[in-house]
Amino acid sequence: MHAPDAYESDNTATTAKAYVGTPQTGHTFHEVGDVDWVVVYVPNAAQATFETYNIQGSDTILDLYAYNASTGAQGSLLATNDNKCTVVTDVNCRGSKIVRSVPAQSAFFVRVRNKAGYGPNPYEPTAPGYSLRIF
Ligand SMILES: [Ca+2]
Ligand SMILES: [Ca+2]
Repeated sequence: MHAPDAYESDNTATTAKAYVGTPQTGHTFHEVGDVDWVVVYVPNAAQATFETYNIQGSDTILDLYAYNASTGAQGSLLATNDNKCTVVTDVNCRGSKIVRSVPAQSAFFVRVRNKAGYGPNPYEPTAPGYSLRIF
C-alpha cells in the first residue's frame, strides 16, 4: 500500500485541485485506477502547454477538458495525449503534452491517468509518479 499524494483526493472534476501557477510536483498513482484532476484558470490569451514530466515508473495519459462556466463541471474533451515523444528508451517520453491556443479568462480541467499495466508495485518503495506543469 502506498500513501496518497498531497493532492488527494482529486479523483473527480468536482474535487479537482487548483493549479495556482507553479508546477505541481510529486503526484503519484498510489493505487490502481487512481486518476488526478486539476483545474486551471488562464487570465491572458496564450499558447498554453499542459505537460507531465519527471516521469517515475508511470506512463501518463493527459486529457484536457473545457470548463463549463454555468455548471462548474467539465465540458467537452478538447484533446488527449499519451506519449510526448516516441524514443522507447527515454522514460520521459511516457509523459504527455498538449499545446493549445487558449483565449483570455478561460479555464480548463486536466485529467491525468496512468496507462494500464503500470499499477503500483507493492515491492517498490514509492508509487509511480509524475509532475505537472502548465505554462
Ligand atoms: Ca494521485
Ligand atoms: Ca487521484
